[in-house]
Amino acid sequence: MGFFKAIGSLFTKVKDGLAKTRKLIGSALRSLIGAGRAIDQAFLQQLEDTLLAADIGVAKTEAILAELKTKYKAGEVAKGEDLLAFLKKSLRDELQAPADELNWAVQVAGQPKQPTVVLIVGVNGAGKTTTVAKLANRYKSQGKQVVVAAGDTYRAAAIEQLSIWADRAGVAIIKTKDGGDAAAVAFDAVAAAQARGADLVLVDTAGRLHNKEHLMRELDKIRRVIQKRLPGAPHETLLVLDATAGQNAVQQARVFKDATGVTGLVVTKLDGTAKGGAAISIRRELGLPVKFIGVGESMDDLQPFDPDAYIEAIFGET
Ligand SMILES: Nc1nc2c(ncn2[C@@H]2O[C@H](COP(=O)(O)OP(=O)(O)OP(=O)(O)O)[C@@H](O)[C@H]2O)c(=O)[nH]1
Ligand SMILES: [Mg+2]
Repeated sequence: MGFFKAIGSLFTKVKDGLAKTRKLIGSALRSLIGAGRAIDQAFLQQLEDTLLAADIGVAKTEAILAELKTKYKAGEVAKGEDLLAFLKKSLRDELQAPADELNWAVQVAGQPKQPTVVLIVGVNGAGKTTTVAKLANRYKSQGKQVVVAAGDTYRAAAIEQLSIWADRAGVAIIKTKDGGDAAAVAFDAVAAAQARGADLVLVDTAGRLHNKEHLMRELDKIRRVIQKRLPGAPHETLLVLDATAGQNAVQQARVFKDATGVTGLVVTKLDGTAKGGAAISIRRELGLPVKFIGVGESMDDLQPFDPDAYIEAIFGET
């Protein structure tokens, strides 16, 4: 695939993935900014409803409305296009492009190569296993050697599900029998990656409710056991959030961040929701960067988070 084609399809995927959010915001905005409407109380109410429905979050929505009133009085926002530009800029300012896709392990000259270890956590059904498969596929196709660890030893068929994905992506999988020890699987996977000189270990984990303390403690144990094998690991702990959970996702992120040292987010299922604004509220409230977004169910439906593409996809024309 040529360079421009690759860039083009990347943007198309993000754009397609956010179609529902764009439809919600776009159609509401068009009715708002049409025919030289004044920015009055009814206008502001309609704008507020739209932003909340897209899950931009209460705090950010209030800040936008307050700033808009000031700018309107000052004559800085008068026409529809001004409003659009103002909204785009205001939301873009909340987001930051991650410096690196992943925090790769630092290699020491003269020492054996060490793998980068990424722990994938989240509530049931958020999209963890699919994300492991997508990340495996992404880095494998960039020429990296990847090992996945089937750390969900609770749910029947979870190991089988990841095995199928690993086969499809052509990466190695370390697994145990159902009911085995997740921490031991993670440990073995890191050891195997070290032995093979692999670049990346992706550790899938069982879904857990964020208010179940013993399950959260188990994640901590997995981390400690990984550290025993490789100090400094895991290099990333990515919390997978289902975008359709909206404001619930913010609460999940808060608890996981406190309990497990989450370093970044993967927001999945953006293709299935008009709540595409959740990425903005989480960034604002927790300061956690969105590293990747999931925009579909197949292996190449994962994109590094690009704030500009994201904003364009939300406010675009069609
Ligand atoms: N449309 C869409 N579906 C997704 C996306 N990511 C995951 N899914 C679907 O969501 C469902 C759950 O995904 P899994 O990866 O099994 O979720 P999980 O977090 O591993 O679930 P548990 O292991 O049961 O906790 C599957 O049907 C996936 O195909 C996405 O970005 N878009
Ligand atoms: Mg799973």
